[in-house]
Amino acid sequence: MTKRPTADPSCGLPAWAGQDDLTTYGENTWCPGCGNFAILNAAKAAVRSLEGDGIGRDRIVMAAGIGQHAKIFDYLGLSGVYSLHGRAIAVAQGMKLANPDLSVIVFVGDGDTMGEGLAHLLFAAKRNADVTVVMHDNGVYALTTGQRSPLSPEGYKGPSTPHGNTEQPLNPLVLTLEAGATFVARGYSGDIAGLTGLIADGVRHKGFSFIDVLQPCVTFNNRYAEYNELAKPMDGGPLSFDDALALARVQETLPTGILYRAERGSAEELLTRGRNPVRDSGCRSDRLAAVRLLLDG
Ligand SMILES: Cc1ncc(C[n+]2csc(CCOP(=O)(O)OP(=O)(O)O)c2C)c(N)n1
Ligand code: SF4
Ligand SMILES: [Mg+2]
Repeated sequence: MTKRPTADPSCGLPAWAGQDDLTTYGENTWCPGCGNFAILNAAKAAVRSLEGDGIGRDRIVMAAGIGQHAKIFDYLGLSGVYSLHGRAIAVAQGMKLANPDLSVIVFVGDGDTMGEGLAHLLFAAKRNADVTVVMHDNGVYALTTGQRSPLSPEGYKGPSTPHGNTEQPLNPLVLTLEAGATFVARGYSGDIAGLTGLIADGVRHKGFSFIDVLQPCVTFNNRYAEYNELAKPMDGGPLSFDDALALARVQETLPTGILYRAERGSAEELLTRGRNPVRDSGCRSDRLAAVRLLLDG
């Protein structure tokens, strides 16, 4: 796990550095107007809000997939692992299992996690892994210049679908609810305050939290106009499971907020039974006994 330096304005750094203490040396290459900027700002604000609750940033770590979304790893001053395309959720679960005292935020793309990494997403939800997945949902493979993703709308035209996408998009909210996620939310990058609250609440939640963030890609799939009209904070919530599922299926509007939240033992709690392999490392025979307990029950 790398601990990357945050910007130090006294070192003659370029203009983007030193903006705040969660900004890194990484030069930002996102297109002006990209929804990823809002996700970065919301993530920073969420970290500050969590710090206010006593969850220090030395205990908040991140993992990222590969794609435009994943560049957030270079811009957000948290430690973590820059993972592989589709594999970030698996890596995040390993981080949490190795040190259950950490809060793990996973930044994934829609192509990344609804395509290549779909099984990781569903099984992490099924086992209620205590990680927070923030899906940058731009409905396109943006880094590789606009191919159709599993969430591209029907009719979407790109290099892989020049005559229009003939398939229906998957529904990430329905899939994660059905898989057993205990916190399912929809956010919009046009509402940074709302998104900040969702990320912070997702991290506070003990168990698997999934936030589908509508993130317009101004270059390949610009949906600001549509989302500005349809993505409005929902009245109330969270809902019962059946009502959340029904709302997740609605396509005429895109209500934002926490659709569903439930209490269930997390994978790490159930597996480690309170033992932290970092804090309670013990001697070799202690560690072997702990592994035996894990395997034999
Ligand atoms: C195993 C593997 N397959 C394919 C790629 C090529 N690749 C890199 S990013 C990407 C698409 C990313 O799309 P998405 O996850 O939606 O992220 P976005 O760029 O839209 O934020 C692909 C196909 C790769 N790096 N690794
Ligand atoms: S190509 Fe799309 S997702 Fe990538 S930086 Fe530009 S607007 Fe953002
Ligand atoms: Mg994408």
